[in-house]
Amino acid sequence: MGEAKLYVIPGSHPSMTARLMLERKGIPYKRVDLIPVLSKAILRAKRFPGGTVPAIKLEGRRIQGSREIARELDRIQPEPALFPADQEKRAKIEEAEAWSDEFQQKPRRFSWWAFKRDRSPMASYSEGARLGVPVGLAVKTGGPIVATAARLSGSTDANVRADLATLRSDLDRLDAWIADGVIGGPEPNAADFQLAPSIRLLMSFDDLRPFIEPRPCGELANRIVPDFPGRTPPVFPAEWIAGLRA
Ligand SMILES: N[C@@H](CCC(=O)N[C@@H](CS)C(=O)NCC(=O)O)C(=O)O
Repeated sequence: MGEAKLYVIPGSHPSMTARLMLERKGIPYKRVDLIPVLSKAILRAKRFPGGTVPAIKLEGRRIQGSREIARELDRIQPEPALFPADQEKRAKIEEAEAWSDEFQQKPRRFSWWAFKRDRSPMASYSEGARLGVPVGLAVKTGGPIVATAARLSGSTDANVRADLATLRSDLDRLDAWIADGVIGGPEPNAADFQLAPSIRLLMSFDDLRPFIEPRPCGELANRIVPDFPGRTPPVFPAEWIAGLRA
């Protein structure tokens, strides 16, 4: 069948979800780093049905999407399980996982919004990546890619401002799931792996880290994802993050 091949974008949080789940299962894989936006054409050429990462070729099958990959990994190798056998517990984890898949869009929008203003922090998110071109060059010539990605992800001022305004209640929800034992248990589940990289990407913003890191969800993210690349210096207008401070 050959080794599994995982297609990712450097700094992509759902790509990190897939990497962590493969590592948890102990399934060896080869990682292929793609440049955002250009990734769509590469994935098409590799005969994947959609245009997003993570995408994996596993035992001759092509699977795309971090949630689909979680289920396929449990199917081909049940232990250690990403979902519990108990149906009631599983339903709660699936609910948290589905919510987190939507929540992914916030850090994605924040990143492209920030890179639209200043591309220089982008290089830090590509630490350790093999893009086929020097990272510095990719960033220098990356204006059109950033513009397209920002448009595709809806990184408008209005959206980013609204996303920031509700971030505090999102974090409260995550901490409540931890208190209820849905996530943050001794054996990480699919929702832990779905959520933690999004929290780490949020924490890569100097503006946001102080409001997240001391919380239970910040602790969980650092534990599940000890290494997540990238750092974005202060970028949001003070009034947009006033709700986090309150
Ligand atoms: N919710 C999906 C979405 C994945 C997604 O949107 N990935 C982004 C990177 S974080 C992507 O591939 N974007 C396409 C692009 O940048 O061209 C998942 O978890 O797999």
